[in-house]
Amino acid sequence: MIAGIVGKPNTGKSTFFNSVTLQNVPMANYPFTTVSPNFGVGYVKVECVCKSLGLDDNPINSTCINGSRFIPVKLVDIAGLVRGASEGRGLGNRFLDDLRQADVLIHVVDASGSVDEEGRQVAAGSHDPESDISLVEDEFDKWLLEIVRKDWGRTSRGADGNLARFVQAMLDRLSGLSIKISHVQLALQRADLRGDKPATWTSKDLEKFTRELRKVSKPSIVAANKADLPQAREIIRKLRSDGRKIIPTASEAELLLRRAAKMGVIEYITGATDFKIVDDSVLSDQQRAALTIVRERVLSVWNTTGTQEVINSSFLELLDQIAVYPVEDETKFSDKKGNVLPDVYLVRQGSTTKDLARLIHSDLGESFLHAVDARSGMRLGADYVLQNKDIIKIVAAARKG
Ligand SMILES: Nc1nc2c(ncn2[C@@H]2O[C@H](COP(=O)(O)OP(=O)(O)OP(=O)(O)O)[C@@H](O)[C@H]2O)c(=O)[nH]1
Ligand SMILES: [Mg+2]
Repeated sequence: MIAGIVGKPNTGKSTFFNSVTLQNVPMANYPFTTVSPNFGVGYVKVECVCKSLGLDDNPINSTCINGSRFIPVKLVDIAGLVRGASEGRGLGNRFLDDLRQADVLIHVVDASGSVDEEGRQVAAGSHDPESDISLVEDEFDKWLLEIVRKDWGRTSRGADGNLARFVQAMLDRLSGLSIKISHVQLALQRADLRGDKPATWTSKDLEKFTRELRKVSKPSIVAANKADLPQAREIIRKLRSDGRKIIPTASEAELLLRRAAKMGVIEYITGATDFKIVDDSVLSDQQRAALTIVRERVLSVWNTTGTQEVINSSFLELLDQIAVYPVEDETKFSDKKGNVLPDVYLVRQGSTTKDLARLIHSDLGESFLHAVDARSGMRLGADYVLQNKDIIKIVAAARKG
């Protein structure tokens, strides 16, 4: 699963990306700083099962800090998008192509209202970012519509009277876009359209279908960024009144805290409500002032910098994933070498023990016999539906030869 970071230019997408991946991609106060996509790894933060079990763990595929497990997830930061991008304006459709593989979109909006529609800096509070949200959605929909509509006559004639054929034609057309059968079926249902009669669709129907397809295949969350600026409070209140999922973020503050923590100047765990200065005497006046501003304008107003909440919501809520811990020795909750709770996997809600086996290794899926719930020692079948925080041993047939 991969999250795409989208938005108009200059809203702080790359700052958000750097703050969660600790990379160093260019950030600047003008539009189109980012041209080609930046790929990186961020972390979903969950309460680790080591805590309730009172175990000292030795994580391998993730990290555990004070009982919080950090599970790696993929992110891509792309170029900013302006109105008309789907027809080639700005950096054109290239940026949209960079979003193909995304399963979820993190929509970074400048909630301080200090960037106009084209990404140029204006006085804070002078631009209403409400329209920015629909701008990005509209451009995405237009781009997707072009793909869906291509050879529509042939697609609809070929599928006439046969729903399965229509769904397959759509999957072929949209291959590489991380769109699945269930997405096409759900989009048909939500748009109230018959997939077995595509020849009867009007152009409005086609638009409706594409919009629903985008919503189900690329769910999105709004990161209301630059929340440290005073103008953001009122704007965020207004954005929230629409019932949309909005998370205030202060990416620049998160970046400052993460970098200071890496240097050992402060103790800070991402997502925390405060930080601790390790040794005040090593701080320059400038560093001290910057940290004070973060505390006053971000942590005491919004509680956290919001970036961790955005990553968690994207992967856990929107993508409906849970954390499952596979082990090889269920009596010790460890792998064969004795590493306690070595790995954790994010799996879709509804996944089974056999799905987990396949995810770990295709061979393990093939040779799967049964599984064991490490907590209770109970034997589980291939169809057991995994629950959040399950600790599972997969039992497989010994390899031949
Ligand atoms: N006050 C404030 N400024 C921020 C925040 N995040 C980013 N900025 C500033 O916003 C400007 C744009 O940041 P970028 O991260 O380059 O924005 P972008 O959306 O990646 O821009 P493009 O790549 O050009 O589309 C920079 O001057 C950042 O310092 C924030 O949380 N608060
Ligand atoms: Mg950028």
